[in-house]
Amino acid sequence: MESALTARDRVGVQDFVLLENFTSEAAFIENLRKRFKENLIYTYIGSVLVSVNPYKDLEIYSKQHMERYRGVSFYEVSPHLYAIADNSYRALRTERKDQCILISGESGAGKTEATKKILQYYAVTCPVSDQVETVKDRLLQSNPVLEAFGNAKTLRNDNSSRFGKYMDVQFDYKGAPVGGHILNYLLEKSRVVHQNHGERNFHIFYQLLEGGEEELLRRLGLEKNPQQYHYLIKGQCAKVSSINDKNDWKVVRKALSVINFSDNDVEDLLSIVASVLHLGNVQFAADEQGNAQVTTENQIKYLARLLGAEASVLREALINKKIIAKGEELVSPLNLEQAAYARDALAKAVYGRTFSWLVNKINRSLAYKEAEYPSWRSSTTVLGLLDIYGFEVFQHNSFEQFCINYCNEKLQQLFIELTLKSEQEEYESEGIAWESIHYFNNKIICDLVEEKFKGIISILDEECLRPGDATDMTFLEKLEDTVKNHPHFLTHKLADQKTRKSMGREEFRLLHYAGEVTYSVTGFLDKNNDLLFRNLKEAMCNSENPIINQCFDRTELTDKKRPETVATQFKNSLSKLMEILMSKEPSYIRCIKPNDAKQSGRFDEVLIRHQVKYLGLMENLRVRRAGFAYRRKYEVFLQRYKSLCPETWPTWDGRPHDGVAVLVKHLGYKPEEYKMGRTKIFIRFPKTLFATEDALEIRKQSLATKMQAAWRGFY
Ligand code: AOV
Ligand code: MG
Repeated sequence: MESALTARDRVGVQDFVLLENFTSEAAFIENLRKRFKENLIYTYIGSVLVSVNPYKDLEIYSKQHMERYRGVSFYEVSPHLYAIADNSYRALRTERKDQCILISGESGAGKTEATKKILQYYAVTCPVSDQVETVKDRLLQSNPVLEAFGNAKTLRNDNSSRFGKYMDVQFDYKGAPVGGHILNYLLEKSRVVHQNHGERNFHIFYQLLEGGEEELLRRLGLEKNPQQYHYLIKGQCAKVSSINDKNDWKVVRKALSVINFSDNDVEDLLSIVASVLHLGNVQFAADEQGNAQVTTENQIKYLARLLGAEASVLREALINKKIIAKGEELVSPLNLEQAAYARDALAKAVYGRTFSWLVNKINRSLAYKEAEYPSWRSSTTVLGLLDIYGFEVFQHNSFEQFCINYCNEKLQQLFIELTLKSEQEEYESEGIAWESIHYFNNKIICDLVEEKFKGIISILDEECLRPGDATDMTFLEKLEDTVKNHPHFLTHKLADQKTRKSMGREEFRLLHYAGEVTYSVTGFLDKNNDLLFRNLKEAMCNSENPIINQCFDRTELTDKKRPETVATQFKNSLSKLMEILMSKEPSYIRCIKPNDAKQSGRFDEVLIRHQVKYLGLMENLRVRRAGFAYRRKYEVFLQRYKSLCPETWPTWDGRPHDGVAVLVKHLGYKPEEYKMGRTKIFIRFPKTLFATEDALEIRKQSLATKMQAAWRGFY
């Protein structure tokens, strides 16, 4: 048999804290590599889970595996997502404090898969009651639906999330999931009308064409072949070997009924999906005056039917622009380019708003029906799961990547705030000696993007609101003027000779925490403004498709106030998200992508080292290693373990601090095993705590036996 020592040689250590040479990056990577080779994709840094995407199905997610982690202490089983999930759940139950699990990593690193697996874990291991079974199903089934509408194949990931998602799962007093709520963040709408080479539109389009029954497609006026649709052929890759659209369609159809979609709802929803495809096929030709005329009457006919609108109104709305000036309506014809722009804007608006509608509808079906329960049961706790789009860099990066990467900066900032900084600060405030550890704080980049008046978003908004000659290029110039000395910002003009060669004149470069990204400003103003011409809005407000009707509100037509720009809305929603997350007790999963080829068994060391660096894993480890494995407030600690010492049991009248001092002395803690802070006890090694937990278990059992004996005597 293999000795423990040689086993460790082969498979590495399961917590980086146990690495002999814990400051060495090479040792860190080597440990990851050993484990990856043995299909051990999970490793801890203390309580943070590091996960490497295996790009193949591993036999580690069965029901038996789940059972193994249920209610078991963190360090007693091998590292797993389930351990994190279970730990958060138990903290939620015992301390009744809201939890959140933050999953980060670049595009394709495994965030969405991790989120789904955690949800499955809760669905299988949490207690149930009759009503609750349906909630579990709905929580699980919301996923395929949202993925169909919000995920797409990109060059980085065949199932890339193109929206951010934060999902709260609500638990009742028994620990059963009873409800849920989803917050969605900025969907990448531009994908509806354009895809880069090698990428696809959102999955739902292909699923519908591949899987939809003949009768359904006939009603929607669709042909099976995606090549027929302009919006589906931009990326030239309608078929993807890893994706089975036909099967996925079946899954989505079933899921829709689980989350309370009636046949009518489904028909209305699919009518919208189809109408987007028809819209993409609307073509124009110029008349003698150069004004756009619709040449594809058939498409307008379908659109009118699917959206429940007048064909003539739609046709006119697509080729004219209506503005209200001084109370008077002015209608002016559009040229070819403007008409194509208006058409695409409509497609994006319709799809984007339908997506938000979908999330709302799902939320209604997940909502905790409190009235069904007696009031004494109503206090619930929540556990949040955050799954956003990961950091991404392409050959060509635009406004969308700018938003996505900014979002990742914010999440990294939160990680730093909550782990590294708070850990150091806690030591200081508790009066425990602490050796300062240097780490890169990305706040400087967050500020560069979001600061009032001089941040990139502020300057972009300023240009968007400026009447007259504002263009993408004037935005870039203003940006250059305002932030030119920032160490994380560069443009063609500001760069030195050598760097300049790698940049276009219409680009700016940000040095993100996760690496350099060069953004082209082309389209920034448009995308940030996200305008839809008034007559198209009007046409949608009059739509008889109930979903469209709910998505376009009449008040928009009369509201004088300019709506917030896309970037500012996004900034505000992220800032709210950070508040939500800060109010909860966080756990972290840091996902790593092993190679760029989406292949199993390939450990690309350069790529992995880069991720280890920017995720701040080495700093994380150093902080952790310098620290203590466990800490608790004196009151909490005393309450839990007081029965183990005759002097503190059943009550301790003095200060909790002194009670704990007496207690740990009685338990035989050695001085090097713990420290007493101002409000908390710090325990250095997990094993010390395990021994105390074991003692508690034995004590409970012996008490139970005594009680039983006493009852027997009584009768
Ligand atoms: P992401 O969510 O982090 O990227 P995904 O979770 O979609 O990445 O993972 C990408 C792909 O990697 C999946 O479709 C699976 O094929 C594979 N994969 C990930 N995790 C596992 C796992 N634990 N076991 C097996 N295969 C896995 V993005 O959404 O692009 O940022 O925006
Ligand atoms: Mg994802």
